Amino acid sequence: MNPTVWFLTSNQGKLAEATHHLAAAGIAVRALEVPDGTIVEPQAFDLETVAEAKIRQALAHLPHEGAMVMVEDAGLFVEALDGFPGVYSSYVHETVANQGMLRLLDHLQSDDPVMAKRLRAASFQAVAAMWDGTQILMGRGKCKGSIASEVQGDGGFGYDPIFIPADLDEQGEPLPPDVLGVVSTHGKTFGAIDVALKHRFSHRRRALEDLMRQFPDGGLNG
Ligand code: ITT
Repeated sequence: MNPTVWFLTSNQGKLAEATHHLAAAGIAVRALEVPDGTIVEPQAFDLETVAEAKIRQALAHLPHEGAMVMVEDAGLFVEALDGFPGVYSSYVHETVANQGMLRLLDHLQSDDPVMAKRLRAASFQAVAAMWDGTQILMGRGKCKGSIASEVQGDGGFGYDPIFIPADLDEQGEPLPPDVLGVVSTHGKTFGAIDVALKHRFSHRRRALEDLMRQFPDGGLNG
């Protein structure tokens, strides 16, 4: 039987993506349901601290003894804003949303598309934390890119419609804005491409792959 990981998240988009990524490793993902207001997200300066605090709280809600539980915390980090909204990404999205983020960056425009991408450089970052039955393991992932000048596409979730990922080289590494890579959205945002293409770039996929590498045999035993 495939191993099951219980994922604590209120975000259906994250759940769908994690289910897709871990299926490739033969791992089933199920949503860990807890009563509203049970998990308190701490005010912290980094994603690791938030993820660890959430997983420690999740341990009180294990569906059965020995269950593996995962949380994953992500954020959008804009270079010109010294990494803001970062750990405050949820709050900023709930309050000013994508249009508000674009307004914050209004002054960073250029007619030259390469310069525009440089000025509006940003990254998605994710930390996936898993309780494997005895300890907490952590994986990290990053996706470099830039903030679009307008909302583009209505797919994905969260900041997807304003984030353009950097092209990737043959090794899957991000390239500078003026270099065309073998994997490219050709200037489209995550909100304007299909989810299979997003996965090629995804901070979430990278964090989950990094997490899987933390297991001594490179995967989970059933
Ligand atoms: P949980 O904490 O319940 O898992 P959340 O939506 O609060 O769900 P995060 O704290 O990880 O998730 O995400 C912070 C914000 O960043 C939130 O507004 C997300 O929608 C957004 N976000 C995270 N990953 C994203 C992605 O891959 N694409 C677009 N936006 C993303």
